[in-house]
Amino acid sequence: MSGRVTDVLMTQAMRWFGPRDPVPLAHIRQAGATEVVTALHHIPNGMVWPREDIAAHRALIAAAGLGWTTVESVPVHEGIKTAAPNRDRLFDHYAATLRNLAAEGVTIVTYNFMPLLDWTRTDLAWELPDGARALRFELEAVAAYDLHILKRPGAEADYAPEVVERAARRFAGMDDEARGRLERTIIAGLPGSEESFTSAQFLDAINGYADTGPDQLRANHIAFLEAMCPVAEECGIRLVVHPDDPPFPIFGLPRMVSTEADVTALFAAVPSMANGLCFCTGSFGVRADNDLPGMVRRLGERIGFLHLRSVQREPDGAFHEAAHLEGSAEMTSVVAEVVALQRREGRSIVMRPDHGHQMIDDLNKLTNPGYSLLGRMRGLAELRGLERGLAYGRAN
Ligand code: CS2
Ligand code: MN
Repeated sequence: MSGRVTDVLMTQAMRWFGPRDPVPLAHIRQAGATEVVTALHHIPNGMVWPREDIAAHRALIAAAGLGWTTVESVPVHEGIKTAAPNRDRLFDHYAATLRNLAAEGVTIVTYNFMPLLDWTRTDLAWELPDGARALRFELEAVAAYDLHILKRPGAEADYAPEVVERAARRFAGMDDEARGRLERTIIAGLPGSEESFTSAQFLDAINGYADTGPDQLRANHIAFLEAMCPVAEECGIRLVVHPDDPPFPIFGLPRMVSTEADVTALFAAVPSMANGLCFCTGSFGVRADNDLPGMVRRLGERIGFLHLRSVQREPDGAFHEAAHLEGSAEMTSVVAEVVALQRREGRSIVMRPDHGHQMIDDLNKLTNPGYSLLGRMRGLAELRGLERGLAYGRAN
């Protein structure tokens, strides 16, 4: 292989959901990853991750010949997002977890600051023309659920009149089974979300945000960073925030990590370099006004972790997850910016193919939505080839 000895390439990782993940560590290694990105999913949100549990998790990973530098995620408790009375105790727990992770060799900790829900989709098995399956989001399906199943008071004001109309037609055309499936898809605790709800509990939880509008949510996020960044700095950890997915308010809940201006405001408020970004092209890329390559160029020094995937934007606020080099994200330009960033700073950034299509033999397997092996393996292979072509091709 030719290339410049000075070239630094991305560190290739895949997400692993722990011993219960249907994808074993050996397969992740065979896919060419050198690291996993993982979390202790058995620890309830808000509790301290014990050092022994972290060490045991690392031992499993090391035994498979893989490394672990990046946690995804240490979830931020709703009490922190809403500045509840027990917030200080939750801060203490989060800080203790950071110290324990650092003591066991972790350097990057991912989190998000989305109220209640992590990523939201309305179809987890949308069939593509080639027979593979993808995750898809339709605004009118969200509205159908919100207005006719959840029956959230005041919801109508959050949608354009034509969306309300389409949602009513959509709902009327669904049988009970389809309605139940939509409900489960939206609220049933997708991977990455540590809680799962019934619709009644979800409505209750939404009410818990009555006093937390957009400005308050940002203030609470800044308070979290002000409390955690000194601890992170001291123990050698970088916190990286994952953007909102999708990057706009949903179910009347605010979202404040959706655009370049949003993250720039966070960095200005808390300048510590421990305040970093998980640059997720799939999440930011839902909005046409997020200039992905430009964001890598301008925010590069803050980027501690890369999620590379592409969404195809569709009319009427819908999108689906495209193959990694297809769709609306200009992935070649994004990776070219990453190559330049790594060269400039002389560091390798951990990346993972964030989601993949369910395809080939995986179509007959039970999988975590978005996290079957073959689609991610294809994505990883394409991305690593693209990076080498860009990094070495130019040098020769
Ligand atoms: C992930 C998120 O699967 C995904 O879409 O990118 O679930 C991510 O892990 C969290 O939002 C980060 O806290
Ligand atoms: Mn992501």
